[in-house]
Amino acid sequence: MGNDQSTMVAPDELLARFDARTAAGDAIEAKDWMPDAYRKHLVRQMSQHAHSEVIGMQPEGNWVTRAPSLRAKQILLAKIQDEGGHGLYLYSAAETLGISRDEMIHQLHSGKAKYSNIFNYPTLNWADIGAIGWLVDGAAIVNQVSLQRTSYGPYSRAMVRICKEESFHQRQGYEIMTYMMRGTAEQREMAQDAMNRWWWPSLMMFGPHDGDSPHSADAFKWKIKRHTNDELRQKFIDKTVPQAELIGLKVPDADLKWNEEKQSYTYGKINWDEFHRVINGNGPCNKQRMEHHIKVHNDGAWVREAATAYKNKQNAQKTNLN
Ligand code: BYC
Repeated sequence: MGNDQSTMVAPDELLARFDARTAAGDAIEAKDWMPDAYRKHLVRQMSQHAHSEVIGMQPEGNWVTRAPSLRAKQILLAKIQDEGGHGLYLYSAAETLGISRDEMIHQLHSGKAKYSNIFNYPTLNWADIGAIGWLVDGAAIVNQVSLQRTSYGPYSRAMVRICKEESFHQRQGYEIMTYMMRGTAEQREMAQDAMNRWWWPSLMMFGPHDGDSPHSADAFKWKIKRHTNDELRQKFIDKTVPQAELIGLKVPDADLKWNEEKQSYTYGKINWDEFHRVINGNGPCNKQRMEHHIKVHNDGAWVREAATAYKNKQNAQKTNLN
């Protein structure tokens, strides 16, 4: 795909112009010429991002019928709907790169496309909903604030809107954790248990350490990424540890220490074997998440068919009138 330019200018010259534009920090738009590798990189990352938003509805959906109050239930429902909305903006933004929604869903169902490691863990108690909002959305915001300045225009604009909603999600999660820490001994234990289970997988959300991140070189060259995986992970840790301490939660890392010189925390070793196991389909809930998505997608086929038939009928009527 390309615009009129591409038929008149030599490929080397197109690439040189593209590199100059990304180096200068220009936004690339859907109709601009772009190298295939840039398009592929974005389709991979944006579809993974969209799938994460949608699959992320499942662990939270598990608690809608068991939310402890009507207020909590309303907030949780609103949050889950937001996540579905984020998935839809991101699928639409990815479609501008020439891939169809059907193809993206097919890639998810066949295992070709990944989604965030974090959504393959179970939500065992109500505090898990607090931990997801606080830690998972908190990690996502750090990553997504940086992506607001990504070089592809439709992706960057989707991020601006998504970040506004994510900050509400992060606060509702922290509020749940705060209330539980002010509650009974059992409630405090539940909150700490959720913290223990979600902390490390949240750190893994930022991806492998910089030296082990195969896509980072291209991502930096084209300004898709503005910060490294480790820079963002560090930012998240530095921001989150004081929040945990403030409400009396212990971060489950014996090696966590404040480094006065660096003005940031040093932290323990991340279990990358676990990360690779989970992103390659063998986490605690991968099978369940995918089976549910496939079932719901198949059950909803008639809705998509009806909507397409209605649209085709309207188009035919317009043609007849012309
Ligand atoms: N999970 O070279 P690297 C939300 C893969 S949802 C799974 O560093 P890159 C929410 C990576 O794909 C928001 N896989 O890759 C929703 C690659 O494998 P492939 C979720 C991961 O792309 C509901 C390989 O590891 N946020 O907020 O330069 C409820 C090497 O990695 C992960 C996003 O999706 C992972 N965590 O950097 C609550 C952010 N990390 O593709 C909340 C958008 C790495 O070669 N994505 N891999 O097979 C990104 O910013 C980047 O893609 C990443 C990875 C930083 C994640």
